[in-house]
Amino acid sequence: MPALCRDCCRPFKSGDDCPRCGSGRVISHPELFDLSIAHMDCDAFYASVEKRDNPALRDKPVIVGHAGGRGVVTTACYIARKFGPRSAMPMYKALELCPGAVVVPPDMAKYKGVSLAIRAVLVKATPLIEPLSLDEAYLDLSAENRLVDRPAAVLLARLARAIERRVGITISVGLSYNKFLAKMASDRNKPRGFSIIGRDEAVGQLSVLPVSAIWGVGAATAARMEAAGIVTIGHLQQMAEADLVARFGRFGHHLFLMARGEDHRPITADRPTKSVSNETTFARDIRRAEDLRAMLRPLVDKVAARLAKEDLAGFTVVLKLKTADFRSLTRNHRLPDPTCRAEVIWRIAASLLEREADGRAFRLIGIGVTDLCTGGNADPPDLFSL
Ligand code: TTP
Ligand code: MG
Repeated sequence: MPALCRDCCRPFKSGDDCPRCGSGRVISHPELFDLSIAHMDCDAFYASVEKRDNPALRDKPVIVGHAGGRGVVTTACYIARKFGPRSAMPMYKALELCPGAVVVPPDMAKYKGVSLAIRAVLVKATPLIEPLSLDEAYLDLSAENRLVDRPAAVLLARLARAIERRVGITISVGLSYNKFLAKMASDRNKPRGFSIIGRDEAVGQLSVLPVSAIWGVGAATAARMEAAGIVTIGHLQQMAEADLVARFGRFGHHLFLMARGEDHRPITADRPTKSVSNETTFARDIRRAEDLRAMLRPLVDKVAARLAKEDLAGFTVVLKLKTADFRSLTRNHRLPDPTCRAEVIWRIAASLLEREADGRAFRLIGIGVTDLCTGGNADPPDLFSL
C-alpha cells in the first residue's frame, strides 16, 4: 500500500517504518497519492503559540483566556484538555477541573502574526488557499493548481514539517477529495495528525456518524431530524432525494449530497482587498462645510494609516455622504498616480466635499481609496520638485 514518511517526507511502497530514516511516523492508504483537497488546522492554536514563546510552559497544562470574573476559555492545550477544560467554558469551571493550569491572557496581535507566518509557508505550495480563521485553511493541491510537482500528500507532510520548524507550532492535516471530508479528516487524530478519507471508504465511514457531523447541521436541525427517526448519516443515505427535499426544502438537496460524501464547493482563494475606507454617522445632522471638514479629516488619516500598514495604495479617492433624508451619494476622483499619503487623499477629499457642502443637512460622511495596487508604486516624486 502506498506510504509516506512524515518525518523525512519521502514516499515508499509499503511498510510500517520508513526504509530511509527509520521513523515510525508513517501514513499509508490505498489512495494516498490520488487525493488533493486538504484542510489544515493548528493544534490548540493560541496555547501552542504561548508554549512556543515560553518554554517553561511546555509540559504544563495551559489555558488561554482571561482569568477571573466572567472570563471564558479561548483554548486549552492538550495537556489541560485531559482534565476537561474546553474552548468557551467559563474559566472558573475550567480551573475547577484543572486547578494546576497556568492561565495566559490572549494576545491577538501575536496570533495574527503567527497566522501570517503560516501563510507564508503555505503559499509555497499553492495559490489556492482559503482561510477559515486564523488557524485553519483549505488548500487545493491538485496537479493543475499546485506550484510544486509532487503528490498532495508529500506537499502536506512537507508543509507540516516546515511549519513546525519555521513557525514553531504543530498542525493537523486532513486529505480527501472535497472540503467536507478534508475538514472531517483533519479533526480525526489531533494533535500532529494526518488523516485521509478516500473515495472508496467515504460512504461507509459516513454511514455510522451522527447527522450532526454534516457541515451545516447544527443542534436544532439535528434534534428535528432525530425526532423524525433520522439519527445517523446512514439513515440519510437510505432516503430518496425527493423525500429529503420535501422535508427540508433546499437544504434537503445539500443533505442528500453530503450524506454520500459529495461536496462540490470549490476552494476559493481569499480575495485581495478591493478598497480601504472609513465612515462615520453623526450624532446630529451637520450642514456647515467646516464642520463636515472637521469630521472628514480623521477618517482620511485612518484610511492612510491602513493603506500604509497593508502596503497598499490606490488611484481613486471616493467621498461618501448620506443626507438627512437617507439619500446616499458618492463622488470620485481618479489620480494619475496611486497614492497612500494622507495629504494627497485629504486634498482630493476636501475639494470633493467643497462641491457638496451647500447647506444641505448630512447624517454620514465617509472616505475611501479604491483601484488598489501595492504601496511600492505609490506617489512617485513630482518631476518639478526634484
Ligand atoms: P480551534 O481550531 O477551534 O481550536 P484550537 O486550535 O485551540 O484546538 P484544536 O487543536 O482542537 O484545533 O480554534 C482556534 C483558536 O481560536 C483557538 O486556539 C482559540 C480561538 N477560539 C476562541 O477564541 N473561542 C472558541 O470558542 C474557539 C473554539 C476557538
Ligand atoms: Mg485549531
